[in-house]
Amino acid sequence: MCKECGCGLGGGGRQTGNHTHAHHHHDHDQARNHAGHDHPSGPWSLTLNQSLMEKNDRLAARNRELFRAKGLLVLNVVSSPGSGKTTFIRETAVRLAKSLRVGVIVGDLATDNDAARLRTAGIPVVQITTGTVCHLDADMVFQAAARLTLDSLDVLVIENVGNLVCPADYDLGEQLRVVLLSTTEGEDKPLKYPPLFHSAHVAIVTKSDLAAAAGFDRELALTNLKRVSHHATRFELSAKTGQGMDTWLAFLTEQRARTNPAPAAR
Ligand SMILES: Nc1nc2c(ncn2[C@@H]2O[C@H](COP(=O)(O)OP(=O)(O)OP(=O)(O)O)[C@@H](O)[C@H]2O)c(=O)[nH]1
Ligand SMILES: [Zn+2]
Ligand SMILES: [Zn+2]
Repeated sequence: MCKECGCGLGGGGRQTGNHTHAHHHHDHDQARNHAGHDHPSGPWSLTLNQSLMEKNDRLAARNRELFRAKGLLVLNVVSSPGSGKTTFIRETAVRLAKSLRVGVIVGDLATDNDAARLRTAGIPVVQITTGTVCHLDADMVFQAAARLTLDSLDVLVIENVGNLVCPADYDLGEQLRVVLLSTTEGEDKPLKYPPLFHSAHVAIVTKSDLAAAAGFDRELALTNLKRVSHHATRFELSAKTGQGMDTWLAFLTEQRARTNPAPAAR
């Protein structure tokens, strides 16, 4: 995982009580220049980590205010690599297109493959290439949002970097944090990565079409999700076959109407 912040050491620091790893790279100015320095440790790193997290929380509050002023429903989609975030977001945006305009901010360590996949489906998309940083932060999202015409959007979906650890700590100013658990990655993921699953408002079992082939134990997965993501609204779907998508889209449409009953100007 991300060698700069040592997120493999603790992750979900604020929620697990493990504060000892330094997230010094989260200072945006330093994010792309790490070579040849020592990683701080001990009390100094604790203070630095806390102040960076406080800074992120302030910037997330600014994002939230911006999104509220624009009447946008904003989602932060998180999961392990390859769980199906891009496919799910593309299907969501395409299927909603007649009623709601969806824009996407997509974060990746390298390549703009995901952005290209979304763009070919006619979805307005902005790519953030994070380099070695294994999550998005509120400032990156603010900069990226400035490159979208927010007034023409109803829903903004942020695809986070594929990672079940670091994104837990970074509020991006979203209203809904959506965590995906695919049938091919193991039923125990919620137990292994509790901070991220616990922080989700929505938990979605994806790739349900592959459940039988993967020997997916549905009952166990749902039990684990109920244990860790007990606040979350749960869905089961396949972005590939479309099974279960309608229920999810109805929920999203209702959430958007609560945020702002008026459609965006086109
Ligand atoms: N069978 C099946 N395959 C799926 C489904 N959703 C995604 N996939 C496949 O799973 C693979 C990974 O999907 P992506 O959408 O790229 O996953 P991701 O989470 O965006 O991946 P990263 O951005 O790299 O973390 C691709 O081959 C998809 O076609 C699904 O519901 N069913
Ligand atoms: Zn990190
Ligand atoms: Zn993706």
